[in-house]
Amino acid sequence: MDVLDDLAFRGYIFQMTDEDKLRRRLAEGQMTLYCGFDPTADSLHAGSLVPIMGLRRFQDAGHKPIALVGGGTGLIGDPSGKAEERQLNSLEVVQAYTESQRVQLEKYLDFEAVHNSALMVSNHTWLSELRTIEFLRDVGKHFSMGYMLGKESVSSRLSTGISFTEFSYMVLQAYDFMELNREYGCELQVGGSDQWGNITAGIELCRRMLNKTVYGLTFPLLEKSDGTKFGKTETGTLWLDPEKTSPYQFYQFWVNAADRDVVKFLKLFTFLSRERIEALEREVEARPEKREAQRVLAEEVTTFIHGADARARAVHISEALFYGNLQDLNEQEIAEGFSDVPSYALNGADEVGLIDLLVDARISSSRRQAREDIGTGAIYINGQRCTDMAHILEPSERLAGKYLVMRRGKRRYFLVRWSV
Ligand code: 383
Repeated sequence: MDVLDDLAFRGYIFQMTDEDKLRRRLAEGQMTLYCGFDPTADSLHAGSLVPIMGLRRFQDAGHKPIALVGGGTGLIGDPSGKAEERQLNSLEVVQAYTESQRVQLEKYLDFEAVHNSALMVSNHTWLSELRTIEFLRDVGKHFSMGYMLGKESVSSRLSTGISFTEFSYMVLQAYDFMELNREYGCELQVGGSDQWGNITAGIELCRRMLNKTVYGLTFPLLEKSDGTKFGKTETGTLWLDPEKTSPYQFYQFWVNAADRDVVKFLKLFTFLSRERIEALEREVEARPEKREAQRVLAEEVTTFIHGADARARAVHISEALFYGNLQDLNEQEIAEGFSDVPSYALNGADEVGLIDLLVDARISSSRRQAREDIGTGAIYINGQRCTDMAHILEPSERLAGKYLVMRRGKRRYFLVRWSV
């Protein structure tokens, strides 16, 4: 299938410049395209998934993707979509973030492909070489104040304030497009819809300075069906770094997708065929309680981002939790499965009474509450309900020799860890 038709089916297209011309150009043969990522944190997050997978889809269709890390622009700060001036990060911080994002991006594109291997660049390479006077004369002359003030990223900030630093950002991103066109023949820039202004500025600069026709395409910014922001979990951002969001938490995010979102997510976040997605869509309608589509979604995205081993672990942890078979989990899986629940460390004491533990670990608010919790059957030890007030926790109950998974009520988990 034609790459633009496939992207349209998957909900990847928000806006593009000259669709007919772009379509014809894509059909003529391999095209080089790029997307930029500014290193504003030590990890990419769920919001970067559509752009990353977008690049990958173009690559799978035979085109050549460039992932640009904004080692230079990250020192300035893109005002697009931001209500306030950004805090500047130090050079060292931006360098460290640039490195970690580079390592992440490397996993998602094919750098070994024979005809269309991916490229990774940092715009620090050329932006840090620019000389102010030359830049203002050669590049600045092509940007009128009216044009720049007309951009949403600037106009929306005029009343609240924008520094010359952030105001200039679009010119740097425009310069990148020109640089990538000169250096690698890059003809298309993609990005989220917040990037439209910067992308079109680059197209304009390529036309004026190089007399070249280049293209832009933006992806929609995602919203969930309940109107809440996409990519947030109870504990915050859904990061791609497994140290910040464990593969199990990552898997859970997708498994919990609403029926109204799951088909949209299958299209956007998996490489499954149209037929397979349509079959899963029928499943959602016929047997929503099975949550088959959610399971497939979670497995596919987790495998793409974290690999098959991490996916297998996430599935195993989820099943053990669902069926209450916590004994099946090994040490790593327990730590991963309960990384985001309150934990309590116990030293020395080989045996401890249940009531003491409930109070000390702040699972119950008082001894009276602890007795009530046990009495009403609200307390679970390693998935098994315990109604014995006098229960003494013994070493043999510990999972992987050092953990107790405590639960109060339906879903409040606590991890008790013995340090030896
Ligand atoms: C820098 C230099 C370029 C081209 C692009 C850039 C980065 C761009 C930007 N992008 C966002 C970011 O880095 O700020 N100015 O946080 C986000 N992107 C992508 C996508 C998105 C955008 O990384 O919409 C979400 O992820 O474009 O907000 O020459």
